[in-house]
Amino acid sequence: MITLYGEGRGFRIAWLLEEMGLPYRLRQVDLLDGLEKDTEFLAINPAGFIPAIVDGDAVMVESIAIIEYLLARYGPGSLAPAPDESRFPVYQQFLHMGEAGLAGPVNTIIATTILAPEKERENWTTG
Ligand SMILES: N[C@@H](CCC(=O)N[C@@H](CS)C(=O)NCC(=O)O)C(=O)O
Repeated sequence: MITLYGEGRGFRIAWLLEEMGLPYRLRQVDLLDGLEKDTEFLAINPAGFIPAIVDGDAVMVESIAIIEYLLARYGPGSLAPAPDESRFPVYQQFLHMGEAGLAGPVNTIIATTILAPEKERENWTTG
């Protein structure tokens, strides 16, 4: 059975697993409290970010790569177009746009304007 580590971005993996009807176990990872003591998770992903999955011998991180893996290995059913379909290029584009194109700048804005200490919020990265 597939084990999914973490929520957060892991939500997109749980959603896909549900849509595909694949059995899985959700293993919570608390990023804010005690991650350094979570040796089971750190053995899966020493970098300490979520989500991660274990599926037999396969251990993976990076949510979009995990999505592509699950669709390729167990699907895709109706959830992804075939490479020879005309809508495949736009599907690939938007599948990757969130993490590859948007997440970096958006994370910078969130970290700088919300998470940073008050006096560090006038940061040139978001100015
Ligand atoms: N590109 C990665 C990003 C993973 C990521 O940044 N996850 C966040 C939670 S949603 C995290 O684990 N942050 C804590 C950290 O990086 O230490 C993916 O899509 O899986």
